[in-house]
Amino acid sequence: MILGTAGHIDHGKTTLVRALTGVDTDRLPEEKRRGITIDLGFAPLTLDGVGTLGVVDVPGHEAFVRTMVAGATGIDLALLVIAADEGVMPQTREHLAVLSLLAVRGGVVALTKCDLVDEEWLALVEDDVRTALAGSPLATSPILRVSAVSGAGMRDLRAALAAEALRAPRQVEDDLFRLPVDRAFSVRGTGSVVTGTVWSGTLARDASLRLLPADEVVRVRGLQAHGRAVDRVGSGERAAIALQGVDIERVARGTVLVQGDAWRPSRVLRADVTLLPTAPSALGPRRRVRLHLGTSDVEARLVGLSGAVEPGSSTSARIVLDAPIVARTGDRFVLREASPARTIGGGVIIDPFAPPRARPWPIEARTPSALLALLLREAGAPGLVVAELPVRLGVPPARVADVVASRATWRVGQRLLDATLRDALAADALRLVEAYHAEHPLEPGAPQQWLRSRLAAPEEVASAALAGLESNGAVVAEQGAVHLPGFSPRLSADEESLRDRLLAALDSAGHEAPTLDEMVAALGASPASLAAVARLLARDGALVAVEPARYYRTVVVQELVGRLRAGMTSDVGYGPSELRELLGFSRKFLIPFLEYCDRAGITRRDGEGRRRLAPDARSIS
Ligand SMILES: Nc1nc2c(ncn2[C@@H]2O[C@H](COP(=O)(O)OP(=O)(O)OP(=O)(O)O)[C@@H](O)[C@H]2O)c(=O)[nH]1
Ligand SMILES: [Mg+2]
Repeated sequence: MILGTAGHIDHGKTTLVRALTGVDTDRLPEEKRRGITIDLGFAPLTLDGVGTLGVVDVPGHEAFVRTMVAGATGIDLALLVIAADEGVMPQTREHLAVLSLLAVRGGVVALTKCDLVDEEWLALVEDDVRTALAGSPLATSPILRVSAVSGAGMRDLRAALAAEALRAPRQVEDDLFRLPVDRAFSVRGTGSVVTGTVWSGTLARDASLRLLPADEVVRVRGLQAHGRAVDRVGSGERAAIALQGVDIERVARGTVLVQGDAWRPSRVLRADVTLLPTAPSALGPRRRVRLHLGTSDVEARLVGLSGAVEPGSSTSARIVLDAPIVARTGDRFVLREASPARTIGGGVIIDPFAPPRARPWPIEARTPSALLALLLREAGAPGLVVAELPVRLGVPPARVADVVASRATWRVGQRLLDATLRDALAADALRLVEAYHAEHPLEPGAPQQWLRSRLAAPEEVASAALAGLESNGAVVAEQGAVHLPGFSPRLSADEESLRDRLLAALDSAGHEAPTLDEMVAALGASPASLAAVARLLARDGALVAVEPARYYRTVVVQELVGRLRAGMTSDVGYGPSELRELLGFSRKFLIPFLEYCDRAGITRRDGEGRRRLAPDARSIS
């Protein structure tokens, strides 16, 4: 578990952490010189009956609230420190607001420097503190009177912290590993080291990690938790990770370490946003704010569901970021304004991978199942990427199946679609096949490739829709064409007579058949219907297309092939003139016929002419 301090500048946070842990977390020379905390400090705290907690000590200076937010993110418990001599001050309130916005579950309030005030004053301050806590996660937390100087109340403070830690233990579920980096530095002999609080999942030594948003793959060389070498670190632990294959100069606070392919950087988010009552004015789409999520903070613009967000109100919004961050559904964030620097609100992520012009979703049920329904509807035919669902739904991978089962969905490969799309695509496909039959009555059916390209879905999804229709028996797919069951090409009376004339013409042409174009006039037909009839006859086996628009009677081809096979000795290459004699062709017809034979596997052409191939299973049609 992680305990984070909070409180106004100079109220004694660092001193109290040192009294509790023995560690002086103000380690920078500038911190020593100025007597204030500037960067986050870390120390392990061992409590009886609880074990070791990680303590994150934050600065109280108003200029460093940004750092405080990075430190407060991912903490389980807060230690709000209020100096008894000063009482509630501006950053006491601001830090308290941050803890609320981040939905920190609870904690303890230390009324410190009690050695400086009398009892009467203490009672007054305590009243004030209780009022300030109202409505915050610390509203019912114990208030402990302590002095780090005299040591008064320290034992009770430890007991209160232990009780709080035991009251709300962190739920450790098997989940995706994520660690927002809060420090990155290099250590002589060890190399690149990053530290942070493990938000979820576990990490083992030698694991491979992705560094986001840059998306680089790095290896874990060594792991420490609370300053000791360990084999693995888990959710709610402070970890120091030695990394291999990383240029530490390029890793800064805000980088996130993750494992697995569920994660990707986000530029547009959907979120439920709350503006604090103390926010100076409504937040419109043109106002720039700073969004703090995890240890990163980026410039952002926000579009509320119905325009500007009023102070003290909540709404659903689209947030567009200037730079990518790593977000997951359910993540809490804080919104701040740059000048004057102040915390104005915050919220919770609803959709980390929103499309660029995403419309905010009205706040209704925010259950994973309700979110899935919204996501499926928006995703349409490309669907959702299954691997990303734990991040998009904000649930551990093991719970995704249950959420998916709560909706009518359709799984195609790695995509998840709304089940209604399967029916819609099937209906579209049926309509297309019917229309194709009407337009091409002599064709066996709609070409599969054409059909897939006409369906408004990725090829993989279109194929699945067609396969579904086929397995229902709603269509039949044969030789690359899709037709309705029972459909077969049928000739009209005109076409039947055209067929007879065509066959007669080809019979008399023998093996020097004219092309279809050459026959159009003589047969008195349109080129399209002549071609359709010829294709039908070829499919039925009565004709063979020796060239794209030149058909022979099948018996003629068989006779010619017979002559070739009989006249050619195997293993001898024949030149065109020898073959011309064999077949009795003129040159104009010879070459196209030989090329047909090559295609049909009857002959093969090489440097020494054509060779006969052994007759095999291949037919000549
Ligand atoms: N008398 C008295 N002085 C205290 C006590 N605790 C802290 N101080 C003094 O208060 C001053 C500020 O203490 P810090 O612990 O640095 O305060 P902080 O809250 O960490 O300050 P920032 O991190 O800069 O916000 C120091 O001079 C401490 O010695 C206390 O219990 N009694
Ligand atoms: Mg300090």
